[in-house]
Amino acid sequence: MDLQKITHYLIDLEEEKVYETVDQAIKDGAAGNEILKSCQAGMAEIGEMYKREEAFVADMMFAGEIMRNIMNKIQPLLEKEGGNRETIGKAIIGTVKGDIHDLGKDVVIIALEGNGFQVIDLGVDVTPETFVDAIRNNKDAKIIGMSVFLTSAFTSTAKTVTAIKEAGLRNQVKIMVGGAPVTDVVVKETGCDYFAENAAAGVHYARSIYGI
Ligand code: B12
Repeated sequence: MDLQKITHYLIDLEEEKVYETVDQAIKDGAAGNEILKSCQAGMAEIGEMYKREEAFVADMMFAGEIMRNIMNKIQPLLEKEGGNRETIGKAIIGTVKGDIHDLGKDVVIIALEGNGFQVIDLGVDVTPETFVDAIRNNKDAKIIGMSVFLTSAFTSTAKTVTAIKEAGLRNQVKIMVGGAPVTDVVVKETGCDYFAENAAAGVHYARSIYGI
């Protein structure tokens, strides 16, 4: 099956067609990760359309809902593709203060869990204090993941890293950050350790911290 159809139907917000195509792709044995990629391409394009003022916030919202439903459909595949059932480590993840984008974060969580990580999900709009408390309460968690999709929320990322430092916990954890506008430069400027372009990169980094 041509998975680009999923991208196109998502861009056109053709809800029923996109679900039918995803269902058929699953039946045909497509990999969850490939279906996910075709959705991510669609979401990125919807974001570009919003930037060009060809789409509204309501369109992004609707696309987000469709994407959430697709994620529910492919979650079992993604978990199977991770393939590791033994717990190998623990991570704490949240979307930083001021930002409510959660789809990227949730894909990362599915990928980490599928690869044997226990994940504490702090949700969205997470304050620096909440990150700090979670680290205090989960001393075995070596990985912190911050999701940030708004450039205006980069300061929250930096503030969270500072709060972790001030709490004397910075040496206990490695901090990875991801989200559409994030780059290596952002990592340096906010004091994080690693920029993960996608969930697979995040899993790879988390495994490396646990020596796997
Ligand atoms: C859907 C969407 C929304 C939805 C969110 C729904 C939801 N439940 O998440 C809604 C409608 C709520 C929304 C609101 C807004 N949005 Co919006 N949104 C998007 C859109 C189109 C898609 C985001 C998405 O879900 N992608 C799908 C997933 C799966 O994302 P992904 O990037 O592929 O995820 C991977 C990586 O990023 C990475 N990753 C992500 N997080 C993490 C974390 C870790 C730890 C790791 C390791 C990896 C990692 O791994 C993921 C999986 O592989 C983007 C466009 C874009 N290019 O991203 C704009 C976008 C992010 N939004 C934007 C804007 C401006 C807004 C609003 C300010 C609009 C407004 N005027 O109200 C508000 C802000 C609300 C807020 N306070 O947060 C801008 C941000 C511009 C900027 N640079 O600051 C974008 C880029 C659109 C654009 N091109 O202008 N949005």
